[in-house]
Amino acid sequence: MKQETPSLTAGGALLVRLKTIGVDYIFANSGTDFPPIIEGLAEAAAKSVPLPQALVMPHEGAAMGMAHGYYLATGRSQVVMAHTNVGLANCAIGAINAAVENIPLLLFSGRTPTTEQGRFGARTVPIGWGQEMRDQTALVREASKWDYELRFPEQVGELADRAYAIANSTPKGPVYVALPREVLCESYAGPDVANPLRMQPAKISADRALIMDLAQRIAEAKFPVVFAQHGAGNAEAFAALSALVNRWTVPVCQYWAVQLALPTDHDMHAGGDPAPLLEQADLVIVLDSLAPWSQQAHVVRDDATVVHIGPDPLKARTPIRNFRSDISIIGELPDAILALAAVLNGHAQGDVVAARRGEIVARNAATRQAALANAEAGRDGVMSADYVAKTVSEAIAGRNAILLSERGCPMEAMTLDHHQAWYQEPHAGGLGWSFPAALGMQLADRERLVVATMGDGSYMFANPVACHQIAEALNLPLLVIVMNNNEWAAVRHSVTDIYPDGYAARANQMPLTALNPSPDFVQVARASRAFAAKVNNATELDEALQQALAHIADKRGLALLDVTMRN
Ligand SMILES: Cc1ncc(C[n+]2csc(CCOP(=O)(O)OP(=O)(O)O)c2C)c(N)n1
Ligand SMILES: [Mg+2]
Repeated sequence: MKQETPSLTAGGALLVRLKTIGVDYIFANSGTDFPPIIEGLAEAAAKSVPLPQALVMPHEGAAMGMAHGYYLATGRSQVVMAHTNVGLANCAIGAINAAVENIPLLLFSGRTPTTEQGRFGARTVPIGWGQEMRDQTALVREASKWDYELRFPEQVGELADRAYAIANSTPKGPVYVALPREVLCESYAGPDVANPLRMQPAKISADRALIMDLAQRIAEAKFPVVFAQHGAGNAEAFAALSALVNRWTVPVCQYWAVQLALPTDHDMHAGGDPAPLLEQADLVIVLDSLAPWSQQAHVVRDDATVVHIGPDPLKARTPIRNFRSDISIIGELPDAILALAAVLNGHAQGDVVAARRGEIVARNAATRQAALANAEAGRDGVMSADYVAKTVSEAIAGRNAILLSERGCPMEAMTLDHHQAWYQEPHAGGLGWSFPAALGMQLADRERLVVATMGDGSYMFANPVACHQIAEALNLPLLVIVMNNNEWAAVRHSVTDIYPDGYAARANQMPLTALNPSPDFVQVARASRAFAAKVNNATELDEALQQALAHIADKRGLALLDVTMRN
């Protein structure tokens, strides 16, 4: 039955259009710029017009993190709507994180009314003046792939299409649109908002000749290696990469990975240290990696060929980034991996491949064993991150879980085997990411086990009271593990790295790194009626994990463990 398009305000029409283009959720933090949006929601509900579900987000950081996590879980772009400049300012870290990770989310915020009187929607309260800016978009422009400020009501439908198509084009990224209140209040008289999408995203696939050249080089290389920081892109490409590197004996280094590219117990999983691989490699294949190794610490052989593959292989939005790239292949990563695998299947193998296998498999196995042995070290005493990681990994084995780590559980001590098994915070490092991202992933599938592991600092950056409110309101049964060392250890380590024998390293208490006294995070979680427990000793961790998992299974509510860690 053809849906009759009701007469709507521009605000209402925008919401209908977002549903038409496939947006499931609007993560919204509203304000005085929102009357036309809220009126549009109520009007659509009264007229039974389908809209995306609008969710109340008590903090904009949570809204951005949830849209980010939902995209990682589903591959579907979502919308964040914030209040004018102030709400947008709270979105800025999320936009920076999304931009660096090529997450195509649609960010909207209201614009304080331009007019002071005489027009419907004009300023009514002092903040109408207080929130006026010369360039509101400047707050997120550098993180936005494209931006625009709505001028006329009839634009909203086409504008939504364009925002979506640009965000989802190669290389993907967040876009921003400012929405002035008066314009949203006017009636909509543009193209039918039920029409199909009028602008499709432009996708770039890897150049065939370059892929064939690369396949030839892999077949002939003495010691090819892969560096991967953003996984393989999807389940099919993950499986294809596993098979490809196994067949061709290509070790994979996941230095500073943000996503798993290869199972941790795969014969070609080489751990996170680039040094021994770069010493030998004559062919270095970099899969979508911003900084695949450290320019300061690691050296690529002069006679090696370096190939970068990804949606933005030269990382054009990064002003300085001088990793060598002898061959640059632009394209969506999963397509490139699948194309490469298909071409390589037609190549015969020389003796060189079999000849290097024994040494590589043995070295990888030793690296893996060392990581697991290291994780055992905490068993009797105060817990290390590796110990917690290994214990969590055992507790969730076989559950097809998603685990996030933000100064949380490192990959190496875990057994991870699917493309969504493990995520780390974005390379932009805007902390407070993992709790809301995990909420977004859980929203995508409430039956899936989602585990958010994070440092005590990261937990506080996430606005935990807001995140717990969301978890309770939306019935999102996450497992949250706070790895609590009462400090910002990363900051302390950055000091001792640069000044190993300095005053700060020798001080009893290093300045600007302690988080003492530590809040009782159990009480924070319980404020939203979650299951919460403190774990002080290594011997208690497994039992606590079982209780938390049982709570999630039985009560379908959030469980939090506040785990006391070694500094
Ligand atoms: C929004 C933001 N502010 C500050 C920082 C700088 N920073 C990087 S790591 C870190 C400490 C993180 O603390 P925690 O989560 O407790 O992990 P730990 O370092 O203790 O393992 C800080 C403050 C950041 N990355 N992001
Ligand atoms: Mg800490």
